[in-house]
Amino acid sequence: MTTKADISRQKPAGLPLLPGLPADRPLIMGIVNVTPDSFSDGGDFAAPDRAIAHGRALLAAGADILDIGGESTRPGADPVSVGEEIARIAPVVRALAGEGAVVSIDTRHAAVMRAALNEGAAILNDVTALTGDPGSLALASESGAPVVLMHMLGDPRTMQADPRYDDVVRDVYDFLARRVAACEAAGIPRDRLIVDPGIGFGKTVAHNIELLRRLDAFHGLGCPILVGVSRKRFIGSISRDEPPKERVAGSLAAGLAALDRGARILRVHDVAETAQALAMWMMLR
Ligand code: HH2
Repeated sequence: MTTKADISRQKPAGLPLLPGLPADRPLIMGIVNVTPDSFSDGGDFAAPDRAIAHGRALLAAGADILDIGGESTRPGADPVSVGEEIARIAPVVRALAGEGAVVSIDTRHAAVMRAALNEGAAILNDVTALTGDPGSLALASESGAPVVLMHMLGDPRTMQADPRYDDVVRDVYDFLARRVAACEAAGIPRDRLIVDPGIGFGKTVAHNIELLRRLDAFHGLGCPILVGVSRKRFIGSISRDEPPKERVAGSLAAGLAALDRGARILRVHDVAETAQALAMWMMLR
């Protein structure tokens, strides 16, 4: 088990090799959900041409990376077939990567990772930290791509039922430490790994707040930290129960707090607003 001393303040890890991306400032990962049912923009970009246009708009607004997903992992979401997921993401990855965008694929399925890599994706983003599919660890290792390892308790259908931890920061930290070790054992060096506490994935409002307050503990893992707070329910819960698209201000506040604690990548829907906030944060640092 990890002791408090192990997870005490450590220097933020540098970004891994992400060709063509600046290494001297935090990065903005813009979300492209090619889904009918995502929690905040489900259906807005389900058609490939709309998703591609949205990706271009996010790049123009300042996104460094486009995170393309074809399956919602919102609480209660039903899984989609791998064939359907590939049909959703493939034309969008092909078009945007073909135009030079740095694309990450948001999936928990090895076949979808493989298809996306073949279409030009450069980063793997897995909400199961490569535990969701028996083929994903080997595939990630062979691919040479950077991997985002995210913590989730249970699976999307049940994760918000009654999440419990002894100490949420320590439990999430220990899970990520085990996944980093499993990746290293499978031949993925630590400098290709990015860690993410998985805000909203099997966590109460109090758990999410605690993870963000103590985010700097995760520097002990020796990997850059990615945080996804954008439009998530806990923002409405601590405010006035605003619907997802009215949670932009809270998303920015939480994102900036994450940057203060050393987060290197923010995964967001509202790229233009985040880019403006990031520019100001950089000037005032
Ligand atoms: N959050 C969502 C999906 N993927 N990946 C990482 N690494 N971190 C996150 O916090 C994260 C993620 C959920 O957001 P969204 O994609 O907008 O919703 P949905 O899963 O409903 O498509």
